[in-house]
Amino acid sequence: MWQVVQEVTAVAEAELASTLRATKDPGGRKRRQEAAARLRALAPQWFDGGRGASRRETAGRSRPQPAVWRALRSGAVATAGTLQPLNASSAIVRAISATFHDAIVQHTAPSPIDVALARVQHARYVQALRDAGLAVTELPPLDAHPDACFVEDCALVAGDTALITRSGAPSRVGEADSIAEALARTHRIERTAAPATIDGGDCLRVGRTWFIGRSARTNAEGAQRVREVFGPLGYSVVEVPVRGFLHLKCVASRIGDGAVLVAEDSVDLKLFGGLFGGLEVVTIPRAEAYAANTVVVNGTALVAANHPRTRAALEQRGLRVIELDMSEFAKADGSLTCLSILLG
Ligand code: CIR
Repeated sequence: MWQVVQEVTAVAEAELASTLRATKDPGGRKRRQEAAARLRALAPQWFDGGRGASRRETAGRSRPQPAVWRALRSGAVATAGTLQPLNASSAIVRAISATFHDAIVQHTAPSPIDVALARVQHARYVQALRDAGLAVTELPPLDAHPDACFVEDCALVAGDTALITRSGAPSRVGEADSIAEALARTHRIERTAAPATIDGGDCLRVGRTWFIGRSARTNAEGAQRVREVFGPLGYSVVEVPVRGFLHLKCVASRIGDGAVLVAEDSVDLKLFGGLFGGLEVVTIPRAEAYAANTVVVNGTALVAANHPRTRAALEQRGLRVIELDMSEFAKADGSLTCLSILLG
């Protein structure tokens, strides 16, 4: 039953958001029938179960297997997904550069970046990491690099290995050395050489898979470098085309060991393992896309403020949510995960 619930959840949330709405609405027989029809097309193996839905519900079509039907009826699909925890013990962050107002921006924001406010927001972010149980190391600012607070872009970490990246943004290439120095105390360091470019914001690790956004910042050689370093350690690499936004993690982040949060209509969800690939894919409305980037660690989710649907989806999965005002980072195309590297 549990396996079925997880599979139904993956399908419903990746492809059948309306299935969820239908199953939560006890009076919604017609909508439930429509959702079941789509589910039947996607997963015929779950049907022809003999018992399950009433004749009126199935209207002459094959019936869902009893366990599938119970999962749909009970609303378990809406509340399943007890997430496998993502634990860490420490984090690296970097103080805001005095030059942060010159950070790279894709689109000019309605108002300039307020560096003082960014510092206040950053301090709250650091405090939230501490509240989540992490020991935080704060590196000194790099004023020659306005974007240097976005430390995530500088390194990919898995186990005791850290791959130091080479940013696809020329002004950011010099940020990585001091991150390498900090990580070298605890990790085996690998490097990235030209022509490869990688931004950590494109690199989403879920379990033993690295999803690598192929964006303007991360090229084919960069993805290949991730394969070279992490392949022998048992990780596979899936490349994800990124169009219309900066990094893959602008629209997707990890919320459990086998679960991702993804903004609707942003990337091809099938790349996250196909319908039954084992990953739970939780979609949030496009209007809340900014909140798809969330830091989940030790049972706590740091979420951009004022995204109620995202907050609810995470709370429903048992996470404690801390909302943070990210206005100044958003102006610089940054969000929650960008500001830290989580370790151990
Ligand atoms: C940049 O364009 O590189 C910065 N302004 C934003 C980087 C955000 N980093 C991230 O999403 N990992």
